[in-house]
Amino acid sequence: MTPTDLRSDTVTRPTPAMREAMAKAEVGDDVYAEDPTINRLQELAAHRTGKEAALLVPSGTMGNLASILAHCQRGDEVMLGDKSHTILYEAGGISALGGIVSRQLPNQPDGSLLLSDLEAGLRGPDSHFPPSRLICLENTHNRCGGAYQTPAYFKQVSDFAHAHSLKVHLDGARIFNASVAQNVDVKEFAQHVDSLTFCLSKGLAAPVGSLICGTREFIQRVHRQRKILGGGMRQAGIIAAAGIVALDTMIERLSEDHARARALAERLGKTRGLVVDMGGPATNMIFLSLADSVPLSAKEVADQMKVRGVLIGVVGARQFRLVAHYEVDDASLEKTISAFQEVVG
Ligand code: TLP
Repeated sequence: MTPTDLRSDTVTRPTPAMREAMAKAEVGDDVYAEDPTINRLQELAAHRTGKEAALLVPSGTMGNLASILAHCQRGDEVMLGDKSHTILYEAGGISALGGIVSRQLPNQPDGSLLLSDLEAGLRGPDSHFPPSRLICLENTHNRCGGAYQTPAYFKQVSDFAHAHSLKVHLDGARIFNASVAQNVDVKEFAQHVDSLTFCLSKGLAAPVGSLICGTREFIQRVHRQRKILGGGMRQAGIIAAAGIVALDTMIERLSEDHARARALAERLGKTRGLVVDMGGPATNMIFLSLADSVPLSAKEVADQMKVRGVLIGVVGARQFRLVAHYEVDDASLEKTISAFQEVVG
């Protein structure tokens, strides 16, 4: 029996249409920029986001790292959220490999950074300080429960940043979830940032790949960083082919994941032993905690759920993350609810 896997939307496997496109993909050596399928995906990504150019990288982590390295010199400072993926889950790459200083500001419940915190975080010209260079945003925001910020907020941050000669990078791993949830075009966010990365391999269900988008000049610099990081690929058109199917066919359906996450949260919220955190799902993620009455730890509960064919993410001693995605259907929701009722109800 295939388990219901709610650990992440990264677990999605390529669709039959993706596999077919991969099998038929025309390929070439991308280090010579001669892979026609990669070139087409990059043009499509630039077009979708309204940016001049785009570059395929193997992962969201490399997308953020290469972008930040292209924006900053060693010793420069980046302002970003204390719950950002870049700080929590990217192995400290910006400091380890880039010598970049992070100024971590408190993420608000919707994943935003307060303008007052950004203002207070700005460094002056005094040579005691690392120079402020960049602000990083994340939308949707993973550790803030999949919450989203609006284009109006992006404009405020962008106006502030540009008034102080700072650049703005967006970790838009799930920017299409933010776009679908608010019914606004992804360009509405992209126009306010200097660079963004988005992922093909999360809710869009492609097997591999993220795109970095920005000006042509920025993409040239990021291309060099990708090379330094060992991310220059060869006949990766087989990956890009799946990415094109993802962009063409998998975006609108994200609203189904959001609806299922809401439905699941509502039912689990009524299950004895569980508390839905952060006011419920804004997009495809549900964060849940164990009620004080439950004697088991999150890990023990996850183990017992696994025995019942349901995989859930443990993100704290008593907290879980559940993520709805393409492979989670209505029957998976029922199975999840029954399993939780057996284990903690
Ligand atoms: N997030 C993964 C884990 O690393 C936590 C997940 O399961 O959600 N930005 C954001 C906002 C992300 O959520 C992720 C992946 C990344 C970047 C990195 O993408 P990859 O895994 O492709 O390096």
